[in-house]
Amino acid sequence: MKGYMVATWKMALEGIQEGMQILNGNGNLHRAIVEAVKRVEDNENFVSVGYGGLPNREGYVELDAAFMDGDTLGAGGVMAVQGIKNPIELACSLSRCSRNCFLAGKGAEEYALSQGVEMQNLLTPNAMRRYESSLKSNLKGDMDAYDGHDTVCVIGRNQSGSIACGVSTSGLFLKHPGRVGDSPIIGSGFYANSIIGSAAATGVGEDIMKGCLAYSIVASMGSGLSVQDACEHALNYHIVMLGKRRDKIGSMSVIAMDRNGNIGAATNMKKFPFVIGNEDYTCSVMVACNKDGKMIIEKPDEQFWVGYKGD
Ligand code: SD4
Repeated sequence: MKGYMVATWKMALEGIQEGMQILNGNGNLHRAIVEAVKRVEDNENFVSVGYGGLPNREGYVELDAAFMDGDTLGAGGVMAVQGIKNPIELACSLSRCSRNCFLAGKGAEEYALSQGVEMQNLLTPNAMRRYESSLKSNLKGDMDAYDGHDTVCVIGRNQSGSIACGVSTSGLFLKHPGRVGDSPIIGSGFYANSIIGSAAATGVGEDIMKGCLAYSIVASMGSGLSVQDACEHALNYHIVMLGKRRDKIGSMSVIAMDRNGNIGAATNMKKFPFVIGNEDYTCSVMVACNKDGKMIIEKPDEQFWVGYKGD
């Protein structure tokens, strides 16, 4: 598999189509990634990112986002922020700063206001309903994937070989206010180095963070593994390492791209859909299937989507 963009989950399809149009017109790589992520942030039907995202335990939508430029290694992000319409835009602009690149909570929100960033009430009626019914059913905050969380991660590469990535999420449903997942943590949820490649992760942040998963995939590519082998090696090593120390490991899925545009993916879930912006500028949804520890990447048929509940 080879292409110019790769992204987590089927929800990224329209965004990747838009990003690929930008790249096809020789547009800016960062803009292509930011616009792709914004498509997901702005769509209230995608319940785990941006507008309409999953509320925390006090009923507020609190977001994490980050961006990394693989040419400069500039990275930036915002954590546990409320009311920012497109946190990915702010993360991308922070990645160009040399200090104060990662901002959290109130400080990040004040910075956003000072930069004239668009603010919005992100709690939609549907998100509110979801929150209220969780109170009735007494749900706890330690649920698994599809119980309520997903991150949109987008990796892109232009024709000159520059690579960058962006991620955005509302994190775990009913998380503690101020909780930060892996997504805006450099090396855990995302990493990009144009000389080697880029990787990003989605799943239970507390478990992903225990091994700096994204960095370890890029480091494995750097030491000579193919992008697919690097994804599988890093994820399997991480799972074995965690498995020795705890009974339950949360869901974890990764995507990656090497410097030549080859794409890899791996998961500890049964099925993990992801989107590719192909070499011919078409876009396809693919699925990584974990069959007893063996990774199979295939194109899903119609039947696959019957009963599929995730974004
Ligand atoms: C987090 N990793 O906040 C994110 C959520 C996610 O699939 O990606 N879920 O922990």
